Formats: sequence, structure tokens, C-alpha cells
Amino acid sequence: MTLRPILIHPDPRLKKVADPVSEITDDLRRLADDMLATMYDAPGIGLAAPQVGVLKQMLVMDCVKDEAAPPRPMVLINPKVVWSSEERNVYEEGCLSIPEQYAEVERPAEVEVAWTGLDGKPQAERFSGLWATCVQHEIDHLNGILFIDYLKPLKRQMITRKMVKLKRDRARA
Ligand code: K1U
Ligand code: ZN
Repeated sequence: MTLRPILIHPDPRLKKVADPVSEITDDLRRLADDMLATMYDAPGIGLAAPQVGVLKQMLVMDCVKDEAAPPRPMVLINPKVVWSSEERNVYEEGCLSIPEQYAEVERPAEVEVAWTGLDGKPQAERFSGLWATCVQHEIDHLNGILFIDYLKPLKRQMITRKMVKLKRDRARA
């Protein structure tokens, strides 16, 4: 298992629509293991394949907050939101591709998502709370959408400028 570098915004790969997965291969299983390890290491509660430079429709997440509770690592291949609640929820989101920047984003409070598991079987589940926020944030990544795309242009530009500077400073170090 390998920790993969996480792309930092702005990067053209974070703005592309990822390709559907057509076959579950050993390479894809390795990618899922690497993504989970990279997510836990960051630390984060979710990670989408484009964030590690792989333009495939796959995401991982684990939103278990209680440290005494067992972890619940999930791998979702070709996930689709098949139902959204009318009720909406505001959550202060972060993103591993936009480090140390947080902003409130409003999304449906509950969603039902259908996907293919690593075993190739179809699955579906209704998510609420942090799980609902996270799965929508990650599915957005698969469609080239970042949480800052929901913010006012001025705030988005300010964050983007900070990220350009962060990347420049990291490249110099
Ligand atoms: O997709 C990503 O960049 C991961 C992102 C997921 C996310 C966070 C908050 C709301 C929606 C989606 C993160 O994991 S940012 C880090 C984070 O939220 C966190 C880190 C350590 C402990 C708990 C949370
Ligand atoms: Zn993100």
C-alpha cells in the first residue's frame, strides 16, 4: 500500500469529469487501498480518485467520528445520487485539495446513492448528516466540481490566490 500525493487546486485534473469504471481490476483494488491509506493519513473523511490524479469514477470515505467506534471504510465505484431530500443542510466544508480553507456549503440533508462495490455488486444506501455532506462533496469531485464553486466569485478568487501562493512556496521549499 502506497500513500499517493494529493493534487492541490488549481490543477486542470481537478476540473475534469472522471471516466466511468468499466472493469474491476487488481490495479483498481490497489488504487482503492492506496486512497483509503492516503485519506486516513491526511487525515480526511473522504477522497476521490481525481484528487490523486486518476480520472476514474471512484471515491472512498469513512465519516465515523467516534474514536471508540469501529472504522467504516467505504469504496464507491461509479456512484450516482438517485434521490435527494427537499430538506437542506449547511456544513462548514474543507477539502484535502484546498488545505486549511473552510466555508459553509448548503446541500440536500439526505441523499440516496447507488454504486458498484469492489466485489462488482450493485449497492445503494441512504446517507444523512456528515455522511450525506461527504458523499456529495466526493461525487462533485468526480464531476470536476470543488466546494469553492458554490461560493461567491470574490471568495473563490481569494482562496484560489492563496492556493497558487501555497503551491509556489511548496515548490521553492
Ligand atoms: O474530498 C476531500 O477533499 C476530503 C474532505 C471531505 C469533506 C470534508 C468536510 C465536508 C465534506 C467533505 C476532507 O476530509 S477535509 C478534512 C476533514 O474534514 C477532517 C479531517 C480530520 C478529521 C475530521 C475531518
Ligand atoms: Zn475535496
